[in-house]
Amino acid sequence: MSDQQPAATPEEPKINKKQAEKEARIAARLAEEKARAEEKAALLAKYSDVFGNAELLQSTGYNTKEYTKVPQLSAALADKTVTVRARVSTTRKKGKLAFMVIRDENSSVQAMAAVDEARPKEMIDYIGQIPCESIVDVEAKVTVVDQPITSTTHSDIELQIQKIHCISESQRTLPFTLEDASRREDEEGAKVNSDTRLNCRWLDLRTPASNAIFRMQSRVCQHFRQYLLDNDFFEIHTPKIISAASEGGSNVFKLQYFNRDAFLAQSPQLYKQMVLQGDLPRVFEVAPVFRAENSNTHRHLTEFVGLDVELRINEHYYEVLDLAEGLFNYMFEKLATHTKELEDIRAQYPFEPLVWKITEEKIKELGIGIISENKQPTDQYEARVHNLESRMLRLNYPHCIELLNTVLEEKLAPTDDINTTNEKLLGKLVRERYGVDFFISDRFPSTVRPFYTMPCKDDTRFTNSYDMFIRGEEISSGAQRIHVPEMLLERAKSLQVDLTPCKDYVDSFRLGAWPHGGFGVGMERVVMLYLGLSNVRLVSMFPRDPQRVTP
Ligand code: AMO
Repeated sequence: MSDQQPAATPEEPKINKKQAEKEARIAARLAEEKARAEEKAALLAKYSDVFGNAELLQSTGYNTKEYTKVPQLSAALADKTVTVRARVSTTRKKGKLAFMVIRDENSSVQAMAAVDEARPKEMIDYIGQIPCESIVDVEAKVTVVDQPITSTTHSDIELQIQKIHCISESQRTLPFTLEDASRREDEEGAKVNSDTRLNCRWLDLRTPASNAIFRMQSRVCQHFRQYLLDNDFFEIHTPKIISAASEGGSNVFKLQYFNRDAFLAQSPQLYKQMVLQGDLPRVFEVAPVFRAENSNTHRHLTEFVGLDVELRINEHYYEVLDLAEGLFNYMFEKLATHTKELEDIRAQYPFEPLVWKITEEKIKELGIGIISENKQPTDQYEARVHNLESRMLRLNYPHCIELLNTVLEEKLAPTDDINTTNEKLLGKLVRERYGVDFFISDRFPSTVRPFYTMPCKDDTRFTNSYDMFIRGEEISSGAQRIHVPEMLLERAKSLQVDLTPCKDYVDSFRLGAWPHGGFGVGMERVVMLYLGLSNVRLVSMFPRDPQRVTP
């Protein structure tokens, strides 16, 4: 093979020259970019202690810094340097200044940074580009401002940022803005629909109202527990995987349990009764309850939290109701003290405070019977008050029917069921006549109560059972229970409930059984109705309904 190259054509040098020039330009640009990047990296490295993305937190330090929470900031800390970890609400660049609003736990504060010897202009750029909702650590001097800041909860102070590090950057595009999700129904502007909010509940929970709702939910459980513990109750934990439907009926989730079928507990009913026969005299449980009801309504969930109570009685189911009244009176009084939460909820979902005590004037005006004065259980009064402290109203079922019949065209019989629409109407009528949003109705017809309910001695068409209502919706139901096995079997038979799978439950009454009663409360219903909210999904953190099992 020859070493000689073929002779070049006249155009080639020109092309080669152009190509070389282009390559040189690209190389120069790349070199420039590289130099800039290096310069930036050097600057970032130099100032890494002052600003930038923090190293991944992997538990290498321990108590090396003292953190101040946003709510703890105050003018009392003026001129002090604090370290705050918070979420970024907004950032804004203005010349050599950067402003941001950071927040945590319902509290927000303005923070600002300025270029000076220790802080280059790149820090201002850095702050300006931090995506909203990111988490930052800010080291700053607390300063008192001359003009009140109206856009933050801390109006009298500002943070002068000395150092800022991003701990966790948010994605820049949010599924919805907190502003849109916080809007009142009647306010102008975009709203976010319930499904979109629930699909990203962790973002929705950051709205002041949602966040406050779940704080209130925690309080409901806290006060429920506290009252019962203070009144000699023991907290129990009963199984949720069970071998037979606890409430009878078909609304039970079946599951494969190794080589046989099992069910998810529809309530702790049978277990709380069995425990009582083991000589724990008063018990309660706070636990999930499962209902395979295909009810797509504002108040039905397929999984909810049951607040269950069961106790011995000496003579009368009124003893259970007295306890329930004491409990609800305590809970409502305590709930009313959480003013910040209530304020945040009201700002988005306005509601009237719950009225649960009938006034002394009304008691007199309507000639309402007062049982604590006459001491004897009696149903001679259509409406009664049992305790002059809590002044909660009890109405017997036939009286509820009478009240409804004052306005219904198609009259109801005393043993007819009160459907959801009429229940709501009843709530309205009770509010008008007695001036209360809470009442207890007792002596329900036996046709609408479960097999374990004790019948009334004087009239077996009725039972020793009761429901409790808030704003015309049921929050609780309960009864004196049948504690005689033969009677239980007979009653179940008449209701065509097969108790063969519940043999253990029936047998638990054969070794000496304490007379007893109790009630079950829907936790979400209490929160929803106390707060006058229109949908149970607002108060269930990750609601389960026939359409939803995620997230
Ligand atoms: P009950 O079936 O009436 O009684 O339930 C008690 C309370 O639980 C709430 N509740 C619900 N909440 C949300 N979604 C649902 N699908 C749902 N179903 C009921 C209501 C209701 O008042 N074992 C008895 C209680 C007892 O007698 O002790 C029982 O479970 O607030």
